[in-house]
Amino acid sequence: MFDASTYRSRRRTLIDQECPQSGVVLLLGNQRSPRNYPDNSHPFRQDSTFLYYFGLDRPDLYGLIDLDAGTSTLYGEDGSLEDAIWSGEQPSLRDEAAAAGIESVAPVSELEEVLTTARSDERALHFLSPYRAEHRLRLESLLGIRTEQLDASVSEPLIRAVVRQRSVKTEAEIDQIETAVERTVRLHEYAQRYATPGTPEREILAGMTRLVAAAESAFSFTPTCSVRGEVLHNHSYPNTLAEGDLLLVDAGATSPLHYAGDITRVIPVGGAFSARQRAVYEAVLAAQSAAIEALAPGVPFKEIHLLAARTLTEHLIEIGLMRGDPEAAVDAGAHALFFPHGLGHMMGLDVHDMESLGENYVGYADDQTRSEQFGLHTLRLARPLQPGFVATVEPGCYFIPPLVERWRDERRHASFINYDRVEDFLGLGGVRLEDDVLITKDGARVLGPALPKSPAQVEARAGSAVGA
Ligand SMILES: [Mn+2]
Repeated sequence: MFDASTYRSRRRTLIDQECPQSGVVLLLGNQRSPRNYPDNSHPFRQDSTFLYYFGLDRPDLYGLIDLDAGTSTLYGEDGSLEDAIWSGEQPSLRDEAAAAGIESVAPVSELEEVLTTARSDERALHFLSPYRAEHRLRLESLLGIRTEQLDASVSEPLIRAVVRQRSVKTEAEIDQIETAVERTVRLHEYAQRYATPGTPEREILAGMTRLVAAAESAFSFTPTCSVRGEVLHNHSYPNTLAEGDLLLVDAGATSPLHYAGDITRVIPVGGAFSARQRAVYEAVLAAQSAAIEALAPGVPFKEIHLLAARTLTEHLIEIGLMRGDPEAAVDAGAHALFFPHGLGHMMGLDVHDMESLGENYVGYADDQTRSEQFGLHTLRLARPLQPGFVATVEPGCYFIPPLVERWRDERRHASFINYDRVEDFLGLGGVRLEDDVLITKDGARVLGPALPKSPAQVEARAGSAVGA
């Protein structure tokens, strides 16, 4: 945990500056989530907003912040003797609460009474979007709001307040994120060094899993580790690496306090890019470099996304995959055949930070509307950047057979796309390069230790632990 004053001041800021409303804020901690029966649960992950304000990393807790009285109360139960026998002794809730600077602790039955009174006094009840079914049921019973009405009853002022506060990372949070990114770099170094012809994808995944477990860390999301890198969220690992494949690894580890890292690298299996692979790789690298170079406070991330798209397009024109004016091609959305996703997202306690609160609240300013154009519609972060934001920068270039087939049949953007040449590249898979950046007062800083990225560096590193 951070020290008690951190959590106290976060709650104080919410009360005094960020949420100038009246009423009560109810934050739900997570429960254990069963896999196949109640005693066999998924590894516990606390709710990120609960962690942010209340710090306690155990199940079945509720935090209540009274915006008028300025007080915070933690609701939960001490472990029973039975719990101590099966799961070991736990510190008392009161001691844990003190470590998070929480002045009062009470059993959950009292929360029900407090909320009943608040409702009969017609006080405003602020809660966030529930993303687990258990939360919907708890909110229904605690607040008397039917589950189907919950989404319409979430507190927009609270969402906006939490987003404002969590978006700007403090020094201590940046330290955590640096640790997460450093652990993430170790995973990628492993993959780079052990990716050799004949190695199953699962063996690379297993090596990364060992590193995560040994560091008492966790993956911040389900890793992609695949020679089918054109499948954007590929969560299967059935293939064996072969000479000439491109292995795409998108993986991240968490810090001790659950902050995320998220990096993507591509490895030429066998240690040498083909001419086509190298050309595509260099196109993505150029797009990422241009994007990172342009990051600065006040610049809308949407502009950075479009800059990356134009840079990629210029290279794809050189390769012969596209033609015409790069700017016009990007305006029309033609590049999205190759780059159908957004350039990046905020990162913090969640790898897609605060996404459960609503992507547009997190990533878009009030005067920005989300584009409906294919590709641009998935841009999660568009708003002007501020010092203290942490985000990913992850352009990619993919050859996705069903997408190519559909567009070619429709002759979509045929003036910008050379479909005959695209045919030659089908089977190449996908290239994405992703790093995590902190926006500073005058620019941006890539977080974590250096990780091979230039074509020469990744060729030299590929399979180097095993030898030629
Ligand atoms: Mn990412």
